[in-house]
Amino acid sequence: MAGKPGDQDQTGGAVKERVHEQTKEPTLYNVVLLNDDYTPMQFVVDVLEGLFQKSPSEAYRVMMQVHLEGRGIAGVYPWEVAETKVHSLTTLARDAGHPLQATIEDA
Ligand code: TYC
Repeated sequence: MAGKPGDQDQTGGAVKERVHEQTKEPTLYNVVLLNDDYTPMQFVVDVLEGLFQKSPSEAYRVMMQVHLEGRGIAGVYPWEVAETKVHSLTTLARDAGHPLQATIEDA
């Protein structure tokens, strides 16, 4: 029955919680891929597909944008996800001997 303290919020009436729903969208950040003269195009495409979940055609498009314009957005994520993506990308690139770099910017 409604009316008894605690009936709606499941706290037994001790503390009134979440009377108003609170939702907060996470702030989003761009992971920006940077061009260099040495990382093979296919490696960049593979990273965009494997780490940033791009389709083969979208991965090729982003890679060519970075190659021609100097930079391009690999993905948009909450801060900690963006940091992890950059860390994984850097580890993959260095392990393969490539200088590929990415940065994080406000979306
Ligand atoms: N410019 C590189 C080449 O000619 C290809 C490349 C594309 C490198 C995108 C980095 O983020 C990059 N092999």
